[in-house]
Amino acid sequence: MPVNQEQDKYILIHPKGPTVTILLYGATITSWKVPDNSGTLQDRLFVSSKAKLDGTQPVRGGIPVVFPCFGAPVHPDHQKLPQHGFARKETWSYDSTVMDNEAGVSVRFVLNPNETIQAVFPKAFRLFYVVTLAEHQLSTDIHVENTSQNDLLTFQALLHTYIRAPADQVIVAPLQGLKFHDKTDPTPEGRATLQEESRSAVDVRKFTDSVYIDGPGKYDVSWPGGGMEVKAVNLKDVVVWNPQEEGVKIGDMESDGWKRYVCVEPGHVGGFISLEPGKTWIGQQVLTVKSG
Ligand code: TA6
Repeated sequence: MPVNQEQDKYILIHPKGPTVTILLYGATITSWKVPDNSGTLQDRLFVSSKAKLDGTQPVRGGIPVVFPCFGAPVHPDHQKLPQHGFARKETWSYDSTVMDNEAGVSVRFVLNPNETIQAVFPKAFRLFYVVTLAEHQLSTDIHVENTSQNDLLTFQALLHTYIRAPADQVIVAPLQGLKFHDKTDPTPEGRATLQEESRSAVDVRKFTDSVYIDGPGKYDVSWPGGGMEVKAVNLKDVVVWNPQEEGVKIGDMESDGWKRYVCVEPGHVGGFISLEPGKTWIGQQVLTVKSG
């Protein structure tokens, strides 16, 4: 069966060999394996060997789901929330198998508000997360439903993708000309300032934490011998992050782990979405292996 359930995770298997593993904890994708040019299955995502996979803390790697706030909460509705919100820290449920054929496998997960969530985010909502595995592609769609009769639902959303890549050789484009916040700036004023990206090819050879606003929605992440396309639908912004040596301060980061990934994170994080009662918002990421 191309959809295998183990206790706390689902493993999707494509008829041509690729696989994807999704933990019910956080609906976190912890592995996406695609054959390389020699036909050997290679994991295209980075997960730190020190990552907790037992639900005790968000996974350091893979594709964490960030909702309803990105970074430290700033909106009044989010004041009781942890960094990056609760979606990546809650246990989701399997909802349904959406597709299961030669073209690929697609499974939907659901997160309904529980008491823990309601205590910090007393809002009426439901989240669905659809993971679709094709031969060379992995797509992840987050659906946010405002199930309230009267209240707006205000949120941010982002897919915090850790792409396995040689950090000292990878480049991300096209970002030139975009406005961005540099979160490595030591001052709040500096971090709040919108700068303009002057580079045609962005590297992460130094500590990088850039929040680009209103991106083109398609990003080429490339390195010698490899590459990945990141496509974003209805996720207008994109974050590029690599801590470099700052990574030594991250408790669940494997030794030198920062050398082995770049985070390219499509999201809606510049400002907030205010969803009308009864409406649904969908944001999608599509990852395509380009080579290697
Ligand atoms: O997306 C980049 C970022 O916001 C960085 O500032 C860094 O904090 C990273 O997320 C990881 O955050 P985490 O809460 O998973 O340690």
